Amino acid sequence: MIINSNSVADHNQKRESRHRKKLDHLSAVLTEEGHAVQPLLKKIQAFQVAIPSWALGTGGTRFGRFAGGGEPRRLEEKMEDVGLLHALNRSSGAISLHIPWDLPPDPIKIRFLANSFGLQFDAVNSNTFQDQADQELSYKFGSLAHTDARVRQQAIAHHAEVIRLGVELGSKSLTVWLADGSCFPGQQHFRRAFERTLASLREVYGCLPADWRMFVEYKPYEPNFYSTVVGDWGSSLLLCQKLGEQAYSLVDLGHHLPNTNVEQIVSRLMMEGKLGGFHFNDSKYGDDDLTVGSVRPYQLFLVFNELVDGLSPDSARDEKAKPPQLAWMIDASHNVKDPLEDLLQSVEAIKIAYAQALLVDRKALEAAQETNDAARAQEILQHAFRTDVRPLLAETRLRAGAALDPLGFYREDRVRETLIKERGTKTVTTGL
Ligand SMILES: [Mn+2]
Repeated sequence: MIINSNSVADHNQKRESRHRKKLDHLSAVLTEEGHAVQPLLKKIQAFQVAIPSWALGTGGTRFGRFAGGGEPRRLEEKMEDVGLLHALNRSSGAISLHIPWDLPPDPIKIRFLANSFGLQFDAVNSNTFQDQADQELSYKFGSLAHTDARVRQQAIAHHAEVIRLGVELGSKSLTVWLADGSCFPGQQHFRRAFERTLASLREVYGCLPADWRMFVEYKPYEPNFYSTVVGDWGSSLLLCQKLGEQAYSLVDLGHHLPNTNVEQIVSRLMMEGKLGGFHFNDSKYGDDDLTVGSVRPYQLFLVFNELVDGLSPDSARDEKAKPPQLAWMIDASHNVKDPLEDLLQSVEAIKIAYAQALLVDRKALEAAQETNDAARAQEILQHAFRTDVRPLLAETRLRAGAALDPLGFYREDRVRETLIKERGTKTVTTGL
């Protein structure tokens, strides 16, 4: 399905005068506070969030999965869905593939299709957390950390293949998330498991083209419940430091134990020039499944506050601290909402937090920090957080030919109904 640009124009026309009033008011207030509105709009417009191929279908838990209908059946339809999101918000211009769930039958054709939707290929993701039908050895007891060298070799070869496919697609990075770990005390020797992982990752690292980056993602538990080989940012950073300058840590918001100060982790990794990318989601307990910003929007803002601080040119005190372009991606899988509606909400929440973080008065905040004025520091942060920046986001969409209200348009235009008509009610996305 292709979004009709005339319908978008009609949708926008109906809302434009109301939008104008809100934007004029906000622009006047921001200008008075010393912000230049046009550069802000430019930054917000440029901020693109990659959509993972596995978020386009309804996710599930181990108890069940309740598909919504009209979901993409194969890679081409997944790309069509991301193209659809991008047409509605002009902020989702990249897709992240998961191999082997999204094995491109013909990479050249897939690249051409991506081009037609204005999409780039973000990081490619490997999968050694489950066994594939044609696979010789099992990952039941691990992959890159496995005690058996033949299993490790099989997992290394898989990563090399993922990189090869990524090169054909025009991707520039590989994300490695390992399920390796143990469920019971004593099951695994911590040090040997780490050393085997490092040795395996060295071989994968050796397959990287010179202009590629490797992202090492960490997660404290699940599917292993006693220990995870790459369980925290410390282990990830340690691996990346040992691997070399093409290796970076990847922070998935949901991959932390409850109450972890994620924004401080972001600051530490940026300080070392080792933050490579971000997986956005939200959680109530320790999962990574809920819509970004649905439970803790203030935490999301605080994370962006560190990101904006770390990305600003004045914060780079030396060459090492200068962060490369970060990879922004959503990584959530939920079983209640329409996946496309959820993704529209997620992208909006991310960009709201980013825009609010751009409004933080950093000079005033530094002065408050240097004089230990905790109350003033809180006022500064929350003043930015409580600013309704939505008119800025809407304005960037209007200028880019996207919808003033993407979710509203999605419902008015009955997009899901059209997709169900095209694809049927009982569709299952590959990989889910
Ligand atoms: Mn993730």
